[in-house]
Amino acid sequence: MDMQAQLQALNTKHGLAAGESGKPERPDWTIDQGWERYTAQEHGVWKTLFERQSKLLPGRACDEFVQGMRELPIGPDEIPDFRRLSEVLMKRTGWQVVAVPGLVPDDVFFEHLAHRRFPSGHFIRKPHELDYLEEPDVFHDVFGHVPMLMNPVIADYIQAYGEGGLRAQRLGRLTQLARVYWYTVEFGLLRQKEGLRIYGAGIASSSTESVFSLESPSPNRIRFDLERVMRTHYRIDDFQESYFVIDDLEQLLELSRIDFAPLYERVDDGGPAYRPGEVLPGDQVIHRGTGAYHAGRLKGALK
Ligand code: HBI
Ligand code: FE
Repeated sequence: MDMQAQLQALNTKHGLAAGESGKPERPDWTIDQGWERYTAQEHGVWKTLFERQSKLLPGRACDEFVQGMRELPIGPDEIPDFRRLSEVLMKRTGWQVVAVPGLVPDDVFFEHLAHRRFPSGHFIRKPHELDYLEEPDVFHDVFGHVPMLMNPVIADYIQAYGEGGLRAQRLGRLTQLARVYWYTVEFGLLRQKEGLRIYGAGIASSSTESVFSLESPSPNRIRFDLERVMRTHYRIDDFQESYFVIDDLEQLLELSRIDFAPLYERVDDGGPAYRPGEVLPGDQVIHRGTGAYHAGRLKGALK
């Protein structure tokens, strides 16, 4: 879905008529989290998801994720209160968590990140759709993203992405930059001494993908290369066909210092673009995927 279609779906879901979409209550799209209004059932969904992921992540999530989680007021019993998360985050890395109704327009999203505010969906998925997400909810955003925001390197990197996003929009190069975000912040793997570990929020918040990304023989695992990633389409509706692996988080900090403008010129929309499952001669392949998982499925949407 493109952003317009996603916003449309969002409005339908929240019972707004088409056309009201451009009228958020506040111009920055933030809302009150309304923590007091969560029902016992909603806290229960959080608990189910939290306990499932807490069993899976030891030995799979990277040390920084585990460390961040440990120091945050996040536990199984209730959906976290953004005010309390922000207090702890603010002291550590200067970030805050702000509530939004779901997906927000790109420029609004980047503006928040550039100011070290992480927009988090305030709602939680329904008990019958635990593994299905049309747009980011509080479990994906808080459980998946916030622990990494306790890390100073990731904190700076995501702010730089916000600033870079605003510039990329002006240059009309958002597609390439969004791929970098996707294959790092959302679906990134990190090489640790003990082996590959998860740092991407899209993986860390998904029970099936946290196993698939590391243990399935199907996907490729390839060392991260910036230009290569900028040319690589991604799947938005299924597991990734390729994961890109960084050696340490410092590698991301280097990325945030790069001036992307000349890169956009080289990697422009006329240059080669790669299918998500493609392996290239220049790739440093850590694991060559069998492709078995996706071979058995209909090809869905690519970005
Ligand atoms: N809005 N709430 C929210 N969360 C996101 O991750 C998000 C968004 N709007 C736009 C967006 N992501 C992406 O399309 C950009 O990163 C390109
Ligand atoms: Fe996300």
